[in-house]
Amino acid sequence: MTDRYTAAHWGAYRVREVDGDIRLDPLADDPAPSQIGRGWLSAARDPRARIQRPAIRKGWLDGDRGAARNDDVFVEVSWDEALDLAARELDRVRQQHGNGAIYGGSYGWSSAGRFHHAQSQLRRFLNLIGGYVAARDTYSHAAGEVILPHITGMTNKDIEEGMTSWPLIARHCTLFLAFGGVSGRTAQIAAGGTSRHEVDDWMAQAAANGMKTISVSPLRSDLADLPNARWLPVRAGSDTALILALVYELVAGNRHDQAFLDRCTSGWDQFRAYVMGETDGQPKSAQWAAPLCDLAAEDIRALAGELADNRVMVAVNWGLQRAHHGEQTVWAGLALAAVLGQIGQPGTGFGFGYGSTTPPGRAKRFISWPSVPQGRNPVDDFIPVARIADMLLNPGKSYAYNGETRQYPDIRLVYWAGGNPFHHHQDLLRLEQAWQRPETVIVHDHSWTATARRADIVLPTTMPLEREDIMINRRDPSLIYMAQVLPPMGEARNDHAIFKGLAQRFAAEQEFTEGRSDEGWLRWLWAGCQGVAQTEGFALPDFERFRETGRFEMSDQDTTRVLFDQFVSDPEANPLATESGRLTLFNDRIAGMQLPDCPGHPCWMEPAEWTLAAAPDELHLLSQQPATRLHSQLDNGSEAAASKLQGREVARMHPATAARLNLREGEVVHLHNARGGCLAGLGLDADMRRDCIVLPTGAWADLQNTAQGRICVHGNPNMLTIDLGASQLSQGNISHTALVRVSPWDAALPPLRALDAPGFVTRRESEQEV
Ligand SMILES: Nc1nc2c(c(=O)[nH]1)N[C@H]1C(S)=C(S)[C@@H](COP(=O)(O)OP(=O)(O)OC[C@H]3O[C@@H](n4cnc5c(=O)[nH]c(N)nc54)[C@H](O)[C@@H]3O)O[C@H]1N2
Ligand SMILES: Nc1nc2c(c(=O)[nH]1)N[C@H]1C(S)=C(S)[C@@H](COP(=O)(O)OP(=O)(O)OC[C@H]3O[C@@H](n4cnc5c(=O)[nH]c(N)nc54)[C@H](O)[C@@H]3O)O[C@H]1N2
Ligand SMILES: [Mo]
Repeated sequence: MTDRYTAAHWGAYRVREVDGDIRLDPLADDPAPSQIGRGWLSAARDPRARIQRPAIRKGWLDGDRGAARNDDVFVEVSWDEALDLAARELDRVRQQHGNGAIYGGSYGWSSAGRFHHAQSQLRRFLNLIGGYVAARDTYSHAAGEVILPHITGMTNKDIEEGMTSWPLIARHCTLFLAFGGVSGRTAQIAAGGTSRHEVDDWMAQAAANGMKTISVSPLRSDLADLPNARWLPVRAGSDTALILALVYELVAGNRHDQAFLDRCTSGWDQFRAYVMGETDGQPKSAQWAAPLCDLAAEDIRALAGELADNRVMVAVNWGLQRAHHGEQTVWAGLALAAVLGQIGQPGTGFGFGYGSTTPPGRAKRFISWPSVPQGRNPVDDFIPVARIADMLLNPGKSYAYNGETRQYPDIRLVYWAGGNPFHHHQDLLRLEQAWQRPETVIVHDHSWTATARRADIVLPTTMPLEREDIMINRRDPSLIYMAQVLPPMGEARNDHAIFKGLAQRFAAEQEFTEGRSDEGWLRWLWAGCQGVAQTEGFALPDFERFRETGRFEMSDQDTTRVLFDQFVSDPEANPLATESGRLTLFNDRIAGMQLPDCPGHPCWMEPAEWTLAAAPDELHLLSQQPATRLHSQLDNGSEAAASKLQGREVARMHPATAARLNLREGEVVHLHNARGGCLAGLGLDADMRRDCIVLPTGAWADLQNTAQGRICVHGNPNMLTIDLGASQLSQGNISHTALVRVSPWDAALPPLRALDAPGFVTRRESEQEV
């Protein structure tokens, strides 16, 4: 019997038949299989939430120009009719307004599998019909992505892949200073799939070797229970102040590494002058930072001393920079590591995103496998990804981005495949307003997400379990042939097949498919892999053999890396691609942009919202990644369902805070602020700051009109977050910067609607009302 496997961003699985049913067993050699995967099959087999047939929004058929887009019923149609309509609209918009009126940014994680990657397929298709307005950077780490090339000369991808390897940390690091913690919760994930989850193991091994870990976070749970671990419960949004104070105390105590600063950095004098208070009269001392961070000044001083006495890794997680002025935590963290002078040595220095997903720090050789070619986009316009609502609301308006002044395009058609903006974007009521603007919205998804229900043309796709694909992740040592495990739900088609049908209508089918069937493409990709392997010095089996065995394990791929090692070993011979060739602690280019919210050196600026400028009953909202899902994916599955309270996402607060606000564990509460509100079940957690509330992302937004206004009755935190750029440098999202109030919900509990399909009417019912 052949072995069958499949893969997702949360792990790889062996497929087994047990008593006539399918089971997905995590790989036997995965040390910590993900919790998320347990909800996969139930979500895939959920006929209520899965989209069964192509559907057209009734109001759009009636010519409402988007007015009812946020709350409408649908008419199910045949594939031919749906594809005809979609092709007609795409053609109309490009003829009347040009391809610059089509937004194809389509941000989102879609699913693992190299061929059936929704965004690759979408871009390949749109590029063939004249192009689209694209999106730049990510929701994950835009602030880091934009500032890192300025200050390190490396892209975020270079940093992520070059990060100092876990085995070196376990061997050489004596103090791991983790801003935002290092969490197995987020390390469940690797974009493109992972055969192993090893972050918790590495942290445990390092701790066993005597490494101390200090987790600087509002939540104790951001770090696993480890020996030698401590929790520094910093005020949310204040980390930059803490880091500056650590720099100050190191300099004041003459414990900074002047030789390293002279050799490997530029702009130290300007940055030092700011930290010591010479430029603005305010020394950034422990005394200064203590009230900002809500920590004791002597603890900050003691920490500075401890840093100077140890071999330190300064690690900043990604969440810290999804915040107002998020660039500063990254830059200040790098500066602190420079002041300690241990950058470029094994196991110490600076890291960005340890534990935020599985791969950073992985000690494997990374191999670039082939992918589906996307062609060239004839339109060169783009927006910073999180400016979507701004763009739709303000065509023609100018905005700043990374030193440029740009103008928003006038978008008439939005095409989304593989993402869920009504989960991922901040301030969803504002997005609802913006979403009424385009003339047409086309969405591919396999489930009736909040975004699919807000599309005019809804095209149902398969899930990975319903098609064949291959997992080839450049940072994973396993190659996996993903077998088809289930028949497609309803009339669902692969994204590729959908675009093939559209390409046909533009007389571009041959160009789109290059004459290949789905299997032809898998064979083509695999042949490319075989070529790559050959140049890397090993051989891959032929396609048939790979499909039969389901898994190929690369051996001898172990390697370790030290971030910045070559540069530090000889900065003159191996300069960085920055303006000075060194790490920039003052950056002339950034300073020259004269941005009020991103000056020329790491800098403390108060965030738009935080608890030091809050009313007594306001709490800081942390909308962390969910333990039971990948964002909104599998929210309809059993694992997410089991974690909810009365069907609602659980928000956690400190027991003393609940008592103070007269709230009880297990009841449904109402989180609200000026931007909107949502309901959530209340859970208690004594191991968190008293001025915070945690509500994970991803509950399928279920917006209903209630006596308290239009709220999400299911618990999506983006009803409450702020739709503002981190700064005018990066324009990254600031989802971790928000204050909320929490009240009991005394009214009747509105029934959930998000996990069921929307309403349908027949064609005749639709026409009668026209
Ligand atoms: N408040 C707050 N908001 C946040 C964050 C936060 O920390 N706090 N984090 C942000 C971050 S880091 C990110 S990355 C984003 C994530 O935001 P998204 O990536 O948009 O979230 P997902 O739920 O993964 O959305 C993927 C969508 O693709 C669909 N899909 C899966 N497979 C396929 C397929 O084969 N074909 C098609 N057509 N569709 C498919 C899924 O059903 C799902 O609707 O959220 C961001 N939003
Ligand atoms: N289970 C699961 N894992 C995931 C994902 C998922 O959806 N589910 N999504 C993946 C994706 S796309 C991404 S980008 C990564 C994101 O990875 P991260 O950004 O690392 O994850 P988050 O959960 O957003 O944030 C981690 C922690 O940062 C802390 N934090 C927030 N604000 C502050 C602050 O001001 N100061 C300090 N010190 N700490 C703060 C919060 O306590 C939070 O729990 O996660 C990935 N991993
Ligand atoms: Mo992300």
